[in-house]
Amino acid sequence: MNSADVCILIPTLNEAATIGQLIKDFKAEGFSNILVIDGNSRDKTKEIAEAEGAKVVLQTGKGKGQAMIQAFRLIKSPCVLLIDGDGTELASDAHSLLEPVLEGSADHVVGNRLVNYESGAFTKLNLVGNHLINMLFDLAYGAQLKDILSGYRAFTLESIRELELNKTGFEIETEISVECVLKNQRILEIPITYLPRSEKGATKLNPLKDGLRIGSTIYKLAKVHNPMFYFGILGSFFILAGLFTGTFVVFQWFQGITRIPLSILTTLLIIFGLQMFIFGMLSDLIVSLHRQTLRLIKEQNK
Ligand SMILES: Nc1nc2c(ncn2[C@@H]2O[C@H](COP(=O)(O)OP(=O)(O)O)[C@@H](O)[C@H]2O)c(=O)[nH]1
Ligand SMILES: [Mg+2]
Repeated sequence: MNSADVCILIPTLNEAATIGQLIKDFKAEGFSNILVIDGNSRDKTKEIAEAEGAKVVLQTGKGKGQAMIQAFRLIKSPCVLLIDGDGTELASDAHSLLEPVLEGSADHVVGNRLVNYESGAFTKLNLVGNHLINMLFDLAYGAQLKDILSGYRAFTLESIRELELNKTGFEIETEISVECVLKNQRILEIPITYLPRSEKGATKLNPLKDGLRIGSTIYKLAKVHNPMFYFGILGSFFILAGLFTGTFVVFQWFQGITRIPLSILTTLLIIFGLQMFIFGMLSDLIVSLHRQTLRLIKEQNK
């Protein structure tokens, strides 16, 4: 494969300030197949993108995730380069992201923004949030990815179509990262430059609301990949609560006061917590058997 096999995919929502230059930059880098999937921008994003020679499709639903899923169904090129339309990432980094995919040594390449970012590119809150989310991801999936929320990626069309994607909002990058790990794809991370957003365009991401959604996506999706993590957290919560009420019961007992209802509650909390761990172990077993079966089916189909 070479650059002619690449479709540059840009999701946009009100990015008139930056979209024109971004498309020009990609043309200068030798790419001509550029698809803008627009969320019915109220500014001139669509007109500017078309004037610069990109194909513009309006998304039928809402959210960055919905736009991307819609675009993955439309694309025909065997290789896709996904980039934000806000001018925070550089077209000149495209080649280093694409190289491993084009030469066939990786299925999915993530542009790591957290090594080479310019001052002001991340707010303090975003930086802390990003590190926390990446840590949670490592813990839940045992995959040492450094920047799972990056919007600058290169992948084969085949590998992205293999993923089961349902998230419509900013949880889409998380879901893609999780699914790549679940499907055992060859993932690579390459450092990219990350610039501050232009003053003329505002971010659509709400750090608290979207951060919480992303965290809960990582947790909920772990149910089928690392059930021990999912049920273990639930179980620990109940056992800790049981230990808390239990300490109080014992403390009062030494003072000559017997608390029968609270003792029953303590027992129930601890038993329920331990049961969660047993659920986790059983689910772990089911998941590993299921993986073995899938591997066998894959091998036989080769
Ligand atoms: N089509 C579409 N694009 C969106 C939507 N929300 C955000 N985007 C685009 O997704 C990219 C990343 O969004 P941005 O607000 O920059 O998020 P941030 O980089 O995390 O601050 C930008 O190009 C946005 O224009 C949406 O609902 N629909
Ligand atoms: Mg951005």
